[in-house]
Amino acid sequence: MTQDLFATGGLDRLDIADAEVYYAPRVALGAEPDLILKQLIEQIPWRSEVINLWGKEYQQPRLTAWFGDADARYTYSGLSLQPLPWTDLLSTLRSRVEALSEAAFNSVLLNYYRDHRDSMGMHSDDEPELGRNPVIGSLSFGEQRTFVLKHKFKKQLQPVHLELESGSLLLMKGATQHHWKHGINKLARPCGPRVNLTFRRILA
Ligand SMILES: O=C(O)CCC(=O)C(=O)O
Ligand SMILES: [Mn+2]
Repeated sequence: MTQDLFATGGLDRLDIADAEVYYAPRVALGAEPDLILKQLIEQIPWRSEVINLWGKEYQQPRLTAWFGDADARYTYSGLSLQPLPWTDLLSTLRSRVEALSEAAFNSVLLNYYRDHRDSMGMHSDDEPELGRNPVIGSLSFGEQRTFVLKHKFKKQLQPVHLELESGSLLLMKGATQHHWKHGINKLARPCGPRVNLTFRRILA
């Protein structure tokens, strides 16, 4: 699945058609992933959002938070989010992800999957404010959950399942969002908490 030929900054490029996806199972973040998980769960003012999809209201099946530069407003599933100011921990993590991915980010969406019942539906990160070919840097902490990728048009391509390890970095860039959807399924068996951070660049 990995091609060392295309490795950049300690990340391996995954062999996925019509996509530019890189993965490193463990990146240096200045602290152990378990400690970062604990700090994020305790320090972040987690919110349970109601979202509007095609005119119907749903409780999101996870908790979220949005941090970023003051001008990095974001509309997500019908929600317009005003970012909270960077904390020391989030700004340290941002610097690490920027160095590893050779990209600049002005915001981060945090997702807290409390247990096996929490999930994220299949979607593309293709909101207009992310620009045409967004770079998304995604850190995972805690329980290993499966990140599923499904091609939007080529039904003959098998879905790709990536086990996102605690302390890992996943990078999506190029045309990935045009061709693929991704999401996190619920699990049948109980599991521990997972926190995911997706760093993004919102264009003014
Ligand atoms: O939890 C994950 O790994 C996926 C998060 C995600 O796709 C998003 O925040 O847009
Ligand atoms: Mn996403």
